[in-house]
Amino acid sequence: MASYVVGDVQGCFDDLMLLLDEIKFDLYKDKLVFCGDIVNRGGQSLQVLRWIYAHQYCCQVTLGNHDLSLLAQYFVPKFRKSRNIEFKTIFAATDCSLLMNWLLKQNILIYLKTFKTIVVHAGIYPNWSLKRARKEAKMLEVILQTDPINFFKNMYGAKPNHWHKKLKGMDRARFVVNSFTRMRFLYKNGGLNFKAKGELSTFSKLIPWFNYQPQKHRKAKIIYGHWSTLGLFYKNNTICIDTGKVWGGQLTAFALDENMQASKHIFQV
Ligand SMILES: [Mn+2]
Repeated sequence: MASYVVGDVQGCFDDLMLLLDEIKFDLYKDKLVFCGDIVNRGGQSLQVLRWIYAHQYCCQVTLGNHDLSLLAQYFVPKFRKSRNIEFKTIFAATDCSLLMNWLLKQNILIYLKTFKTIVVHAGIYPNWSLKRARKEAKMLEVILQTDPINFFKNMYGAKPNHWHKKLKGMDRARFVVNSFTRMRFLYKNGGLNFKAKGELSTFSKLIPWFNYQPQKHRKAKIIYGHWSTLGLFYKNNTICIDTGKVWGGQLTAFALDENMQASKHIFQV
């Protein structure tokens, strides 16, 4: 039995199938954990959704900003953009409601205790302990499932970008969703910046979340996606596996096997 974390698929269905060949994926024994952004831009988002839905007994998904954007457009039709043909195809599919209601029930954070590993889409806010991160993720998952329309109507926006445990209601939910699914850089004062998205060296006044100090000590490794310009990137017990397939890069799977040599964890197509 083997478990793998898969980077941002973004609708690249053919490449996902090639990756499964590459890792010799065994449908009856192995497990996949997707680190978010399974849809958008690759052209085959509907196929990706259908495949993961059909194999949900061996798949787990954390939600990324593109997945949430798809859900927002499904639950709040006025957000739909006519130019996104890929999403339009999903909304026109006979199994759309089945797929969207399944996607809505996926995770914000997955903690794989056996492997001492956390899987999230963008990262974990530096000042949060693992316990705090799991609690905030759980609360957000509950909000998504109990009141999706109200949540998606109010999800968009970059404020508040400072954490305070007294934040309430949609302000708290927006900070939590943004930090788990959109975070890259922080300002020195701990506020989240959502504009910068390039390489690390480009922004001298901003600090990538995994370098921000003080960083709450966590024993678990964090595997994340979302930042394709980093590519495969190891830092401070965090690993980025968004290697930008949709931008002409590769699709990456990280094998969760503690007995493996470090160089053998990575599979790419
Ligand atoms: Mn993303």
